[in-house]
Amino acid sequence: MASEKLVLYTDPFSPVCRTVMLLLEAEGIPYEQRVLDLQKGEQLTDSPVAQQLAKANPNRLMPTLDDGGFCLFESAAIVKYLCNKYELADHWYPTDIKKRALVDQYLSWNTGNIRCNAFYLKCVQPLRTGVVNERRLAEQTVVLKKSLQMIDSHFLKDQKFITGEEITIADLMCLCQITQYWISDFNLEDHGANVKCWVEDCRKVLNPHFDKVHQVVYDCRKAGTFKTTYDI
Ligand SMILES: N[C@@H](CCC(=O)N[C@@H](CS)C(=O)NCC(=O)O)C(=O)O
Repeated sequence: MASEKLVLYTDPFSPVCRTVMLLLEAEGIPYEQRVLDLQKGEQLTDSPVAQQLAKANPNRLMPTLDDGGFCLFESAAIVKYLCNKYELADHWYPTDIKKRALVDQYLSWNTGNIRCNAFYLKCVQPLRTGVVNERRLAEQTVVLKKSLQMIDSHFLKDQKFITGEEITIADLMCLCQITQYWISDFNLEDHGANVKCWVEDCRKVLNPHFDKVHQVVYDCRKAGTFKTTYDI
């Protein structure tokens, strides 16, 4: 039977999962977390939760939301749905069409730019396969560097947040991509002065929820599993 409480299939190890979790936590929206450990590949198993995820999202990717039987995947679609469903404060996803278009612009730009494969190729794939694809890693490191410059010198030029003076879902999305590198003991934000200030501003606005959602990141960093650096 469909559950009435929101269910989120998630692993806070994932930046796109953290994006959704940050909005839910910041807004105090009750939800049940069904965690599948990405590092152990639990999403691909036959466990009951993995089977539920597969039913809700045949791609078996997280985050995936189940709202009383209405299933939704893709983090950007999920955060927009939450803003609309709960009529969240306008700053998250403004109703003004130009402000909203700038948020949408960022969300489209995010994937394939700052959300590139550098972290995956440097940290996750070698753990799974024992091999580093140096050619692809070099390519993706260039994408990472260019994307960081774009955030620093365009999105955050002359304004406090990614699309203006107030925090939006675009900031949540971008922030969680930057903090992904903390897992590998690398502070990406140290390579862009505006990005560094903005990370601190976001952290202040979002705490205590920021730290709660990032506990897995802090734990991974402390464990030193992915200790590495990036040539940017
Ligand atoms: N575009 C999707 C990406 C979802 C995605 O790739 N999630 C990853 C974690 S970051 C995942 O679930 N991977 C599982 C796997 O590769 O088996 C979104 O923004 O939600």
